[in-house]
Amino acid sequence: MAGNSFGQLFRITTAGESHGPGNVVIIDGVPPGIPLSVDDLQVDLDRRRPGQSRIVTQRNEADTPEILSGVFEGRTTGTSLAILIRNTDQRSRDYSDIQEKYRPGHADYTYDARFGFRDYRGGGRSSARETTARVAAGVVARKLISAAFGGRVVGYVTRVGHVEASISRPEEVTMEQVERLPDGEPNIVRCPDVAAAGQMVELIESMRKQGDSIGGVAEIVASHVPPGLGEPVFDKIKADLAHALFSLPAVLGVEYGIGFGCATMKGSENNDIFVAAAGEKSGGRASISTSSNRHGGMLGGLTSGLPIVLRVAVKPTSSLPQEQPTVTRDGQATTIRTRGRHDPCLLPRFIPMAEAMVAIVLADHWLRFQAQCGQSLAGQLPESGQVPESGHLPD
Ligand code: EPS
Repeated sequence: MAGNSFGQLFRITTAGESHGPGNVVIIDGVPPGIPLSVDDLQVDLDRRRPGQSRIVTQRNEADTPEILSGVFEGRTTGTSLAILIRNTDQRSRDYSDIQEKYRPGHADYTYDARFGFRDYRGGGRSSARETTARVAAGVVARKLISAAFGGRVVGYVTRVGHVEASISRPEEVTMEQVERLPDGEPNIVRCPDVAAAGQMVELIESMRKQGDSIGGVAEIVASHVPPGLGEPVFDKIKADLAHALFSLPAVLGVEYGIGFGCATMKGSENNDIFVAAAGEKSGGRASISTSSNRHGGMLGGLTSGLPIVLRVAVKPTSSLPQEQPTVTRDGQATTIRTRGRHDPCLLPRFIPMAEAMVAIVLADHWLRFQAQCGQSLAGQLPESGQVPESGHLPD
């Protein structure tokens, strides 16, 4: 029940609403000894923050995190880690209409259908404001996967409306390209194709002027992920990533690798061919790669060692400053115009949210792999399978 927690061994629980006192995350399962400061958390919180540029919501939150527990002398203690991000710029009067009317495309009607009563201010629990908590947790997950296996997660915008970026090698896109244009100015739309980025900004600005909004696509790439993370059946890493990404607001589609493109391919065209990779053997096994990555870095529910490449379709913001027909709670026809401060396109701020969720899934599956196979000596035992006489297993 409740659905406020996610993950098994790296487990996050969030609480908070858009116009309440703040949002909080409790993270369980963080290994002890990871250096962690408020400044570390602030980097990604700033990338997600409202009011960061002219093409996002103008609600102005500093999103300064407070670490309530789980860190001592600058390092995680291994006990539950709690982080609070306070709300300071609520303007709840903007939402008085929403109390009685349903915003088309938003969660008002379904929350009423489920609970019969809701915190309507700023979207309450359904607001993207809740993602502050996840982004803070994502920083911790990033640190864990980076220390454990050099894991790195970078996301960027590939489409806004009809404007599509051209990205030939997803695994080579850097955080620097996502965040800065070649002239050093901030890349406010987070698209590494500079020409497309300019057109995207123009389109988003024209949507804002028209009182409308626009959807788009984000691509997220996780690299240096070792093979074998994930579980064979219900907790396939694809399933957990989809769970993580669909739990973000406004997500209507997730695809991996070639995605829906596989529908028109023959098996002989689609199969990625295994090749021996350069590099040392690991655990007695040869290093194996594939000559292409249509599978998006996951086979049989487990990571293949190739970069995980996925795309997420994000719908246009449903809260609109233009008048639209709707109904009241008691079914009377009426009209509505949302007065809150909204993003004309969710994509620029969606990137750190999606990166955080991917990092959280990888951190969770790394700990699960370690729990089951960390001491596994498959491939390291003597050929007979006998434990050496000393009784000690090889290091
Ligand atoms: C949101 C509605 C707006 C956005 C908010 C998400 O809230 P308000 O009307 O109170 O400004 O600004 O985004 C954030 C504040 C944030 O931090 O992400 C919604 O309905 O989802």
